Amino acid sequence: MSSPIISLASLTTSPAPRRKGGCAATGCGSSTRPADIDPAVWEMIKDHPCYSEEAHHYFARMHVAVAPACNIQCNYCNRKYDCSNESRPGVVSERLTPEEAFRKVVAVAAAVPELSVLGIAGPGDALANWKNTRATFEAVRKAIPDIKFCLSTNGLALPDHVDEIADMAIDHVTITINAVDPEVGAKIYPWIFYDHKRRTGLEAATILLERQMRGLEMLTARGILVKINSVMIPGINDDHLAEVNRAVRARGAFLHNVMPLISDPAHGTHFGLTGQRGPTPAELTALQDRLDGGIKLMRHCRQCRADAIGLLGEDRGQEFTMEKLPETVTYDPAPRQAYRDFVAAERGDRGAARDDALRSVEAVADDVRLLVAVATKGGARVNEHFGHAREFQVFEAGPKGIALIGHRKVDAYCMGGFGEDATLGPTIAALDGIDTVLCAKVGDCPREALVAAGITVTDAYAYDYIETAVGKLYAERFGLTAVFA
Ligand code: CLF
Ligand code: SF4
Repeated sequence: MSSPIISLASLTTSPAPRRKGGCAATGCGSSTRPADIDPAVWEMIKDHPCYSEEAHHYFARMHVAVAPACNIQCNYCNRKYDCSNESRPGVVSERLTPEEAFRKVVAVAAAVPELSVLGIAGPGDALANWKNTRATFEAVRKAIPDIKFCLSTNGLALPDHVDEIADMAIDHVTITINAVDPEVGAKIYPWIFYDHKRRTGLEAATILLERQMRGLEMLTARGILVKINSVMIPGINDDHLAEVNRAVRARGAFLHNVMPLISDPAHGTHFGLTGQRGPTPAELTALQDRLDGGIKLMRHCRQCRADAIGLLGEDRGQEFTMEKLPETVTYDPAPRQAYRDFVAAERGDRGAARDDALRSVEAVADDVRLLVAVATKGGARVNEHFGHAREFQVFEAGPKGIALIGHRKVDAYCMGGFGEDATLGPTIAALDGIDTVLCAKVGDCPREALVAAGITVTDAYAYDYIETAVGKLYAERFGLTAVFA
């Protein structure tokens, strides 16, 4: 398998201009470190696509499905499907042995220079399959020492493994915590298997929640960054998640990711079969807005599969099935290092451009906000054709700044070179509430359909940085002079 270095040309049409002077000109990328994040923490998250929204424009994760078993039952899970902790329901293509997983990781690292993180996130629980999880990480560490390790767990077995997790330099752990009150937890977890016994009801929830909190405290005491995932279940824990947010913040969690319940009856889960609904996008956003101001929120999660590969908005898993892997792969670290160097320079340049964009929107005196959907294939640029987009990243611009607040998934309009009109209706519905769509190119037919639905679409900012494009659009819309060098 070849090892292509991703080129700037794949993200832009022309080389990005380099700014002169200051840190940005050195390409160290430190200008992109948020002021409220400690430099040591920034070093841990700056290449992690889940722990840093900024990094998700550049870096990829891969999951290996070496953890099939689980030690609890969640009412939103059917064992035939991926773990809902970290994946949307859908069968994992292949369950892997640690040896197979190792082969796959080396092959992906050789072919995808954006790869920075190896995660184990199901399809069951990473710690309920500790032997597999450990063997996989140990093998990969020897071959690719710079890759970050990440695991996801329901937390039941966590206190038993924290020392080994720390010894193995696994410095990113996700715990799914849906409740801190056992009365609420008992409505989500019908049973756990603990200390050689199946336990149910309040007893099960009490043990699980206590072990989740203890595991969280033990991890943060060792300097491991912990992300909390919570599944928002309307009528069961939606009003309770503010309390969860406070409890995990008090114990040193780094990030809180509130994800919507997925409860399709076709998945055969308890919630799916009993008619428990998931939240609407508006309900999820409203809850996230209410939680803002507590622990930092993750708003760019894609609820990816337990065998996902690629940038968060894409899944290249089917390119790397076991049957497609070569028997032997020679791993060369140079392309990944070259890509990181490229990103460091690009980030410095983008940081300066973003400062200009923020000055533009902050110049608006009134609290006028604009929701903008962006077609991007990475690199934090407007660089995807409307017809190729399978998702749009949603940015909110207002006097307080420009922020990514979510994404909208769609079916690609352009299939094999032709527009598929049947996708336009659902795409327009998915873009509900959006003022303007930014993309690299758009045809007359979708443009007219969007305009008829009250949505502007433009390719006038093609290949700009996203914040630059959104800042210009905002300034122009409200009759201001953009502050762009
Ligand atoms: Fe994987 Fe999870 Fe690590 Fe990321 S995913 S184990 S922290 S490397 Fe990321 Fe996927 Fe959301 Fe998870 S987008 S589901 S938060
Ligand atoms: Fe399913 Fe994950 Fe819950 Fe286990 S922890 S029951 S695999 S969602």
